[in-house]
Amino acid sequence: DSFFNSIQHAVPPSPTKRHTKISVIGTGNVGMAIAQTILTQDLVDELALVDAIPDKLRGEMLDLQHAAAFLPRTKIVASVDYSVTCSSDLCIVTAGARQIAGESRLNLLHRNVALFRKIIPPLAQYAPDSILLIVSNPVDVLTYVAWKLSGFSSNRVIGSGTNLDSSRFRFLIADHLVVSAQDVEAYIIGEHGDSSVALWSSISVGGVPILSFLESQQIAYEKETLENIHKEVINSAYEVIQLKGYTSWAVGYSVASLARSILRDQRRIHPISVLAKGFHGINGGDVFLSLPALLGRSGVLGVTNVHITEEEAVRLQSFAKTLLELQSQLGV
Ligand code: 6V0
Repeated sequence: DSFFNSIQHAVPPSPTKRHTKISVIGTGNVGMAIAQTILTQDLVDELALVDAIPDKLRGEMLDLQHAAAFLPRTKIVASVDYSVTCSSDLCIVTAGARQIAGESRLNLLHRNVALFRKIIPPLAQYAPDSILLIVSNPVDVLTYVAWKLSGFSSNRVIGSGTNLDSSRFRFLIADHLVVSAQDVEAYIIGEHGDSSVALWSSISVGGVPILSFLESQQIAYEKETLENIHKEVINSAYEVIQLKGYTSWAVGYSVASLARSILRDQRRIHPISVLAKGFHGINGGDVFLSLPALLGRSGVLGVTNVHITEEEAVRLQSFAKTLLELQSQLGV
């Protein structure tokens, strides 16, 4: 009475094969862009979605399930109940309150901390061995909040940080030189957003360091061009939001690439928000900000000893101080 005729000697699925699972919390524009990019990349056996609005959540789940004929087979589940995230390997948090017109960033932060109090403890309960990847803004502070509320070790709590800023940076340099962005290595570190730090000495194209190339060709150091590219990076989120209302595709690919490095143990280096205490003179307390980090199956494996100038270090330290002041007002 089975649909298939049985085949003699067929081997049942091995009980030891690991079932891999990602949960995405928040099925707004960003959460869904991440979810669909993950599906196209055949990363996991199961994808769980959680949101606070049941109808929207079910609608998004069905819409993704209806693409099954065109995608690698992935079980897609969704619920407002966190038990659906049970045994996840990776939990990606994109839930966030929207800024109300005229609302201060600090007030928005307080509302998001209240949200995280409802989100992080159940994740830590149902997926105690998972890695937490925070995307909601302000991402650096909220990664710290998630670390505190989860009780996880710091190698298992990361923020998407400047991974996206760096890919925007690489795109703009690539566009300037008419070359593939995949052949441009360049890092933006520190804050995800306005006070990010562009590491000029990190830029190389096809293995050629840009600054020393300009110098050896006796081309005037195009500091202004470089500064303008960084300004454009900072401005790009505002521009996209102004034009289409939100950002989604680039952050979707950016976060899916982090998910791949983790679940497939790629040991790739990504600029992401990590516990930065002890690096580059950041000594005042526990803060998360972006540094180039080695990512693998157990989370953050290390932070590269990237060369930064005195001026860049001072800017990192000053951002760390701002974060510490903010964090002291949160009561977590
Ligand atoms: P959105 O479209 O408003 O989606 C937010 C979602 O969160 C909605 O579906 C809500 O229903 C849901 N939500 C609210 N409360 C809860 C709760 N308690 N539990 C579960 N779900 C809840 O926003 P959008 O998707 O555009 O952005 C989400 C967050 O990502 C914001 O904080 C953005 O600022 C942030 N981004 C971070 C980026 C990064 O690089 N780190 C990039 C882009 C956006």
